[in-house]
Amino acid sequence: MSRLIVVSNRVNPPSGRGDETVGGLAMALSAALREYSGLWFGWSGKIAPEFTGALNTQTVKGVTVATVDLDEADYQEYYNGYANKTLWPLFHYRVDLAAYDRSFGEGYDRVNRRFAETLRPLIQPDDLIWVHDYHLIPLARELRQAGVRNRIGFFLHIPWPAHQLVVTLPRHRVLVEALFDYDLVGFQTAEHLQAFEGYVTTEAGGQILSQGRLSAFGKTVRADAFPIGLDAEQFAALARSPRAHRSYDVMAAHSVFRKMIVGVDRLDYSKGLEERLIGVERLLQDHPEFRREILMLQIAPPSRDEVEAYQAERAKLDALTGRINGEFGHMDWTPIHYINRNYRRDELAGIYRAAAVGLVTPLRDGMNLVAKEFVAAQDPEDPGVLVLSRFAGAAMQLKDALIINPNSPEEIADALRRALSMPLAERRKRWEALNANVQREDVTAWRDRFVQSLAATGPAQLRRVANGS
Ligand code: ADQ
Repeated sequence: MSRLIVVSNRVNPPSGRGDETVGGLAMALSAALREYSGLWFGWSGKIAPEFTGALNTQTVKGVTVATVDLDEADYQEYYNGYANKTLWPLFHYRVDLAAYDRSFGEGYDRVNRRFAETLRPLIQPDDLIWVHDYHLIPLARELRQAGVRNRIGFFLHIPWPAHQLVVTLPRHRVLVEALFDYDLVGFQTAEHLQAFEGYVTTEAGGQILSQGRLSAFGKTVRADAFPIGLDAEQFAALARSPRAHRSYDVMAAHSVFRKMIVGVDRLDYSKGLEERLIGVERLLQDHPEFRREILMLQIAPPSRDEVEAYQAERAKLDALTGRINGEFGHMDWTPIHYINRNYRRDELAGIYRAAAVGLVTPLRDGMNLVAKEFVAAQDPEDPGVLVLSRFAGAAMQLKDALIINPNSPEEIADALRRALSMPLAERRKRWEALNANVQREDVTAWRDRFVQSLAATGPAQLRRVANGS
């Protein structure tokens, strides 16, 4: 009987019912782990004086979680270094911010080797192994070298960039070759898949075979697009919960006689926050009739604040909100309400529901779940309008949003004007189409399709514990 092993950099299963701090992805993976048995392996988030490989194992609500501590050099070189200063900016088309330091690459390989060595004894012959995200691209290679023959799948949560960008990475071939040690590689969108195929055919001299298989480096791998979804039904239910009602009421009272525009993002340069605020400024400049009529609520909790580029981004946003509020504000109105804190998911759901417009303008984004959360949280009788960047993976599915180029303040301002004036009938029609997609292509559908595709790459069939077959 096959079990499922999930490996990700951080491991965060829900602590129990009513845990509103954990996102839909963690919920869906935990549900899969309960259903298929197995375990979730990754970094504990702790730093030890030296790496020992000692496993901390516990069972949280039926999910076995096994974590290891890393040492300070691992943290600096692998996590802050190669993952967050090299791969993240490069894969989000920010070559200007990508740092190439030899120690980062060494730390990255070392931590992947350490993960493989620690995980190896826990693996049983039939287990399916599902590895998540850019932190762990070489993990299958390290597991293969340690003799693991199980089916191993990889899912990339962030974009795969055009091959002209990939080649700016020193030792890019080694990184791409490592993906060929998986049985299945999943991307968020067909566009990311095509970019990967572009690298394989033009740089690696590989070939596209039938049934989604690619060959290069003397190996073959199956690659496909698996757009991630939301725990959509639960999220819609959260939007009707007492806490959501409370945050809805607070926001409605705060924006009385005004329309609220909402943005919710980790504070990250890929999310297009500056460009978004400049778009709002353009609306206020060019369309004075909207002054005092709108309120932009931007929620942006800081992340990765040890990395200089994130500190610089935060400083720019502080200055920009100050400038716009200073220029357009009145004693009883400030156009931009800018907050650096986290909210519970039910509170967020209420905030989305209170907004007339969801403004989601990343410059690059693998998917962007905020766009889907905004849709799921709306009141079907009086839904808000989603304005969405064409560079978010979500734009491939959410075609009934107002799709914009986030680099253009004019396009943002025009879309806001259109959204704020949109008649109810059009809002409902667009929302119904968006919501049908968000509900249908949810996180469970995504997870099951990936796990089944991975199981289908080999002979053994994954059998569910739940139905005892
Ligand atoms: P992220 O870049 O983190 O994820 P996103 O998909 O938007 O981006 O998810 C962010 C999550 O954090 C959402 O669930 C959102 O509600 C939550 N969040 C943001 N601000 C919050 C706040 N102030 N309080 C509470 N919660 C907050 C990466 C990729 C994405 C991809 C996901 C999943 O970069 O492109 O969609 O993984 O694959």
